[in-house]
Amino acid sequence: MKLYYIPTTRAVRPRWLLEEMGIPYELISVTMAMTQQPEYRQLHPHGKVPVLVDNDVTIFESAAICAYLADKYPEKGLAPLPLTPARSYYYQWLFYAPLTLEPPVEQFMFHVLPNLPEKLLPKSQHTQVSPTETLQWFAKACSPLNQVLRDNNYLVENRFSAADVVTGGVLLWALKLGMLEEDNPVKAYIAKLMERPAFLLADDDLYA
Ligand SMILES: N[C@@H](CCC(=O)N[C@@H](CS)C(=O)NCC(=O)O)C(=O)O
Repeated sequence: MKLYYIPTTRAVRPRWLLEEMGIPYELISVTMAMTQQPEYRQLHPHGKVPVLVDNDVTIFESAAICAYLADKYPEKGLAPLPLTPARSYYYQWLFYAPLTLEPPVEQFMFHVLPNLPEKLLPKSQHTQVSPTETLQWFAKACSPLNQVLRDNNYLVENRFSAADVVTGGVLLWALKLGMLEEDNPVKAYIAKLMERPAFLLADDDLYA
């Protein structure tokens, strides 16, 4: 199994899950320049990471890769059984993270923070966005998570699952960008997730 990877990106999410499961995998470290090459476009149409190649399966999108891996190894217990109520909530959070929680984080990174390298976002595509409004949007997206995490350590039935990896991956990014200043259950949750041995193995701490 091969995982195409750039440190500090969304590729940390499937790497973290692989480490949680203790599954052997080959980490293929690529650079942004390499992902723009035609050969890499055969793997990912937009030249992004992560990509997972597992025999005849070549799959992109970090949350989808995590869902695929959790289902492939049911004995690892990182996805609730299909057609159970827990599975419904698992889907809910697995989709909530990239679709609802991540957009304000992405906006903060690309349109609030100044001086992004030209290769990440050309100046012509930079729009001026209010930091306060973006943080309010993020706080709103965090509010259902705070509600669940006030009484639970994990999102689904209080058991660690791939939904925590994907959500944790988004929150990690928010934390590194300085978006999680207020003490609340979400902040405590990401701090706890970051203590997990598998997370520490997966996350090359190049943010500082
Ligand atoms: N929704 C996709 C986003 C993938 C994505 O944008 N990856 C970024 C890193 S976080 C990337 O590869 N950027 C390189 C580039 O745009 O050239 C996912 O979750 O996998």
